[in-house]
Amino acid sequence: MLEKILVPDIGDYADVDVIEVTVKVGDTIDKEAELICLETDKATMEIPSPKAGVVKQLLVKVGDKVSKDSPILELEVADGSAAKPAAQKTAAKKPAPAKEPKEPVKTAKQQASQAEPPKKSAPVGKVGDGYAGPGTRRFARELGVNLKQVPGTGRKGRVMTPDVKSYVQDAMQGGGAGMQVASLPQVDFTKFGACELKPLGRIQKKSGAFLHASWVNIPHVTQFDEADITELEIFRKGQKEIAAKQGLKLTPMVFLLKAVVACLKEFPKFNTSLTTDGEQLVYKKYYNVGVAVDTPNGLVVPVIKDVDSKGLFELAADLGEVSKRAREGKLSGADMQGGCFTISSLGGIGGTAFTPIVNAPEVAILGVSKSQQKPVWEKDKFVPRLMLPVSLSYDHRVIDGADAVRFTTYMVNLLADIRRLLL
Ligand code: CAO
Repeated sequence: MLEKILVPDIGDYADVDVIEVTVKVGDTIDKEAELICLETDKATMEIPSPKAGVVKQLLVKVGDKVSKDSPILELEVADGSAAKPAAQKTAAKKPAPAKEPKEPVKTAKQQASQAEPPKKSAPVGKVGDGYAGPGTRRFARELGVNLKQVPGTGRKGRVMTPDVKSYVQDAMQGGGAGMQVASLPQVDFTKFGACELKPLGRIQKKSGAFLHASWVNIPHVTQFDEADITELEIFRKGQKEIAAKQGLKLTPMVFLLKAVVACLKEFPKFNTSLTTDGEQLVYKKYYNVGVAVDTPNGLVVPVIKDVDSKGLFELAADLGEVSKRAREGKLSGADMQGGCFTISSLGGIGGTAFTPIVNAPEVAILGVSKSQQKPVWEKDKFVPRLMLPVSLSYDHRVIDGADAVRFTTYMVNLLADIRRLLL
């Protein structure tokens, strides 16, 4: 029997927009199947079918305005029982709003800047379909949101207006959803000449993803300076032989480890990590320094622990040992954890300066380039001095430019006269 399905009691709403008609003529539907979706300025409501059957005629279309008892469609009901007259249907089950925002939907800008915390519950919809009603699509368009990136919580994973709102709030709070970076175009290089395809190594793939995340998440600034290491080199060369007799290599890096710890003690903000909510700084009371090591398989960063409590020879031993194990691919996960700050020295190879990427969640990294004899003006003449270029990259959310230049200035002064390390 044909039964006219009407809009049930939808509370105080009248003349509500039909934003979606989910069924079509000929569809066989179950009881409770969604028929249409309504959207007011406060809520989106899915209207379910009170009965199972076959849709014979649609009586609404997208854009119509409906109220309680407006006809939706004619259904050939499966059990043959006729519908009650419209006037008696007022007791029909009131549909639960699909998701009702606490406040009326405001302008796009107000939506985006609302200070409500993001909803952390796992979205049940699947990301990728971008299936949404016209109202939601319009809302997403206003905000520049790609619906295919929004997890939908509506029936069959449909993206609802509140989902877009949560997505935007999450992105505004640094949840990462908004940090989708456009992918680069795929190029067929064989059009231009012979090529060979080689897969990236395991370490390179892992460190690549990590470096990209650090680069994208941290606002980087790099401060450059030069340290006069003329005296340091005289001292180092004097100690080199003694160290060699103990099987140790006393390189400038060992002195840098000590100098970095002295700087971290003087400027504790450099020995911190920002909490993921960006609200607090974790001040570390230990001094573990990571050292970037170039290996045949890629870049690894073993951590030298408790640098503050070790002497130069002990540090030389540790550095020799971890860099050997790094090159042999024998580092464990624990060897690379617990760092506070990182040093990346390319000075043994060359270069005048570079901009290292902060090793998150650390907040700063020191890059070291090749020392060179340079003419330095002293009183009334140029004198040759051995100058070591340093490049300090830092997380500008945590460290100000003034802090950074104080750090590098303190460091170059220490390196210029390493007796200060004893103070
Ligand atoms: N200026 C001039 N010479 C330098 C120097 C500098 N800044 N730093 C080191 N040297 C010299 C050393 O004194 C040594 O010479 P001697 O044998 O005559 O003393 C020579 O260069 C080689 O040093 P080294 O590289 O073996 O030792 P190190 O302690 O300086 O560095 C390590 C150890 C593990 C950091 C280094 O071997 C390494 O792997 N560096 C690469 C790090 C890297 O790839 N960083 C990039 C990260 S971003 O992609």
